[in-house]
Amino acid sequence: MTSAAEAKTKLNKFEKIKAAKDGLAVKTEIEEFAQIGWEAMDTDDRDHRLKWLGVFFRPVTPGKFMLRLRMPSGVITSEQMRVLAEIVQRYGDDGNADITTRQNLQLRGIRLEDVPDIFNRMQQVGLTSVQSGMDNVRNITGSPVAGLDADELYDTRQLVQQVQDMITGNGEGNPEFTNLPRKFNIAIAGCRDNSVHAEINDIAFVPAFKDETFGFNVLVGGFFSAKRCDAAIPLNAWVKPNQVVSLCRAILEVFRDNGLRENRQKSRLMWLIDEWGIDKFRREVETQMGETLEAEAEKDEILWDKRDHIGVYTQKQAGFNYVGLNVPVGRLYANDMFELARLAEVYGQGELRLTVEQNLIIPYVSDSRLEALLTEPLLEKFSINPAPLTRALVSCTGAQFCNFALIETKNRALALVKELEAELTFTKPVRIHWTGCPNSCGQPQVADIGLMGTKTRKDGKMVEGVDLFMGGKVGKEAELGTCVKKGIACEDLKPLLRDLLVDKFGGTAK
Ligand code: SRM
Ligand code: SF4
Repeated sequence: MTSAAEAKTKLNKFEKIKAAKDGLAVKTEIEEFAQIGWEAMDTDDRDHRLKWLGVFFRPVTPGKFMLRLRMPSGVITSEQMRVLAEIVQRYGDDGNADITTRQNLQLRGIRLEDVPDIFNRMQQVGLTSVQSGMDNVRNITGSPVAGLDADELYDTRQLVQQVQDMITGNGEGNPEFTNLPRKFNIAIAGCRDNSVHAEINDIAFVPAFKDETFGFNVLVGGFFSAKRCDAAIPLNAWVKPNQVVSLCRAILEVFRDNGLRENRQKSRLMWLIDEWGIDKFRREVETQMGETLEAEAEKDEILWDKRDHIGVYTQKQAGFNYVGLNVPVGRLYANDMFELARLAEVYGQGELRLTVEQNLIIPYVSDSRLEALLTEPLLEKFSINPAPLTRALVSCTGAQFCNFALIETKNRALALVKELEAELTFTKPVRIHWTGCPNSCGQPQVADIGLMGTKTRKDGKMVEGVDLFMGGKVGKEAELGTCVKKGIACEDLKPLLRDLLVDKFGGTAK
């Protein structure tokens, strides 16, 4: 066998799929796919390459696709929200949308024959879903109150947008970055409370001053996977805002050209850093960037506990407030989306923000309009003052739509906290995160109580269960939680959680 052929056979299945045809190539074929229908499509195009356009075949609901958007910093206009509402409304009971743990939206029920039209309508309002799945850079997160928060150090919205534009070719798709060894996450924080979970991103920029000049310390390699989870480590670099795009480009190029592609379980950036050591990695990045990186600032400016942004807060703009609504487990229906667009226009300035806790913010509500907004019926469903467990509940998609799921998550998570809230009172929220399988999309490792779906044996039968994680800390001095108990049958979970909430989180019986 030639060494080229040998190298090829060593590539994992997904590398072979990408080598046979670039993921983004399906962009020019979408009209044809829409005409022939999903049943007639090549399965690699249907199941994998379509994800380069943000279109996900769902084996759980064949023919009803999921569409994952890109929403830099979680900012969405009311006009965009309305267009997305019209799209999901078309699918009746099949249609809905979820706010994701990356400050983003995913739409459900999408029929392939409608995708060309959907893309046209998205383009008209400046939305793109390009490169939002598979081996691409995912939605880039930033503070959800960037530009509003009186205490922010830097408004990162423009930077987040510039990084997205560089990676996605201004939303048209960029072949330079469509064949990374694996998925890639970037977060840019300009706030004091680490509202982006910097530590769980492949690259994170956290605010830090040097001689009173504002810049960012850079962390690299954070990730969760079924086999391994690691917090990001310092690159020992401090960059000014105008270096952020070029540093992201250099790191991505180094990862693209050197990242490990044989074993898909060992392809995330941290595995390359392990192999090289952080010093060599840093040198390679400098060479690629053509610049010497400054050493990191002694301390960063993440000094606060993490805020959840739910409730009413004054903005830095005098006379204006942002109003954070709790969207239980992030689930929205078409009517909610139309209403949200209307509220943002009537009471705000036609803009909404999404958070990594799967909630939503209406900014620019003037003092004089605030009281009227608070009497709107939608705020009964999406409360500004929810019960303490519902307030901090996060859940991944789970078995309803995700074929990796070992358990149902969103509905179960919500039902359980309602039952617990009926029995217990709390003085502060307890952050419970559910995730349907070890992929950890629901980030159980950042929660006070993390629940990861599994199968377990009870009375001789396999049943749905969870592994229990504890110790996740967010905000300043963030730390990942770890698994403390395995294989709890879901039907036995409530008494166990009840005891835990009473013993460790100040829950008291009503
Ligand atoms: Fe995720 C795969 C949903 C955030 C780690 N994730 C999937 C897929 C695409 C699997 C699939 O094809 O069915 C899920 C789609 C289900 C569906 O129909 O919705 C899925 N992930 C999600 C979302 C929607 C969970 C949510 O309910 O919010 C989040 C979408 C974010 C976005 O807008 O882009 C989501 N996924 C995450 C996060 C959290 C984060 O980024 O902060 C993680 C852990 C962090 C990380 O990636 O380092 C995460 N998802 C994974 C993994 C494990 C990655 C790995 O390196 O092994 C997979 C599996 C894979 O990629 O092979 C995965
Ligand atoms: Fe699906 Fe597992 Fe991710 Fe949940 S954690 S969305 S079940 S892949």
